[in-house]
Amino acid sequence: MYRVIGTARSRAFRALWMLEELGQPYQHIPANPRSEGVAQFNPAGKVPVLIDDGTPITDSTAILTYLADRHGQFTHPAGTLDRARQDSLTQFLLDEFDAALWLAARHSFVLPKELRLAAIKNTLMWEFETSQKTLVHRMADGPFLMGERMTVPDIILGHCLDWALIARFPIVEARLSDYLDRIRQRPAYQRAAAA
Ligand SMILES: N[C@@H](CCC(=O)N[C@@H](CS)C(=O)NCC(=O)O)C(=O)O
Repeated sequence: MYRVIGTARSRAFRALWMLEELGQPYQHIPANPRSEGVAQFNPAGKVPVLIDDGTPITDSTAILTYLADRHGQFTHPAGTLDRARQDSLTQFLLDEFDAALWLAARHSFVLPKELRLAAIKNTLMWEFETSQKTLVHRMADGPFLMGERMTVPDIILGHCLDWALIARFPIVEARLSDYLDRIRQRPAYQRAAAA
């Protein structure tokens, strides 16, 4: 059985959500980042970690990609143009959404107090708003980023939009607010959120 290490308030939510979408059984170990239960599997102390067959896999995008490839769902096959477009969207979200939110978090509560730059948050919010406009131009028609089919970057986007609301980063694009409302109604999302 898969094991997911990391609190559901962290990026571990992405792994929990994907496993719920796949209908795969798993054990959730809600360890905090940098705790002993994490460091033994990831020397960086970061979550999430997925353990499969005794092997730890770190980084939420690697975990999502592994699970999607392994079960042949929520992904286009490797080596196809659709997969290239899917991976390009994933990379865009990591560069422009995840990175801005994570940098804001680092300068709010992760870094030692004396290294935090409070003013950086305004710059990151501006970048986040600009990136939303770019993303909307890249979204296909249909309920998901790539159209009719939900894929790995939908999980990253759904999680980043949730994260944005918690971090008080405004969602300025109505299409993204509607997207979040819609994706939050998925039973698999709700089961993962209940964790
Ligand atoms: N790129 C990694 C980032 C992992 C990460 O930074 N996780 C945060 C929690 S969401 C963490 O463990 N932070 C602790 C730290 O940076 O020391 C991923 O997507 O899993």
